[in-house]
Amino acid sequence: MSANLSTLAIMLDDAARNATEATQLIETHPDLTIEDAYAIQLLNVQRRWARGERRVGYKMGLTSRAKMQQVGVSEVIWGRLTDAMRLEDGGVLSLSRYVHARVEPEIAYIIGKPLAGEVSAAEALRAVDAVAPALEIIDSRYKNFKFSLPDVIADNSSSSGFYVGAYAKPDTDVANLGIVLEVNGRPVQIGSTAAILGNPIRSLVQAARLVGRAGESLMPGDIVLAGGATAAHALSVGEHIKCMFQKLGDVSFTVGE
Ligand code: OOG
Ligand code: MG
Repeated sequence: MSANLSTLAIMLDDAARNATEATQLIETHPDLTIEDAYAIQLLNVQRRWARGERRVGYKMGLTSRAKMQQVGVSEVIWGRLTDAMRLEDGGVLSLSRYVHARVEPEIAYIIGKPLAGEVSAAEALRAVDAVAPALEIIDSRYKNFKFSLPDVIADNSSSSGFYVGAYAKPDTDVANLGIVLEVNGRPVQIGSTAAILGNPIRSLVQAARLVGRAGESLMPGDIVLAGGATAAHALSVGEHIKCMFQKLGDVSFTVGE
């Protein structure tokens, strides 16, 4: 199976690099386990590191009911972020670099002290240097954005890009902040950070646990995306996306060719 895992990782990495659709792994590998899927994810991301991309943190996924319902998978998942995925707040997103990109509002934690394993919310908070409003660009490489749990994990949990807005102090209360996601000035998603596991800090607790289980740690300087607070919006060329976060400010970008 291990030779096979790297074949699958190469296939997914190529799909991401070339912005081409992939077939769901479970169609040909119905017995693929969650463990296999995380092994494929690591092999997949190792190919990015080999090309010179640097690790910059982690993303949590499916931490809100809105997200679970939208994709029909209801387990918390995680993926790895690299510097090449970071996008500039206020800039132009090149849509042709993606298969079928979507955007979703998130909260980002910037880590100040190493954190891994079983930790309380208070311990997790003590490891935080700053919090920030964020937008994630997700781009499942699978046809029609359809996947099973092992499929999405192997595909680095749909990671493809992220924007981080202005940093706020680590003790800023982000438990229940209003969010409005606007497209060309019209609200398309309205929600609250409380949709993220009741309080986004719980997502950081889960990140420490799950990343720790994989033998890794959240490290100083890492960015951790807590997961989408609302359903994601499918992007089209010409859209101006602006997301307003109560207390934290706005994050925006324009969708180009
Ligand atoms: C899976 C990734 C989920 C989130 O924030 O919930 C995710 C997907 O929806 O493609 O990033
Ligand atoms: Mg997300």
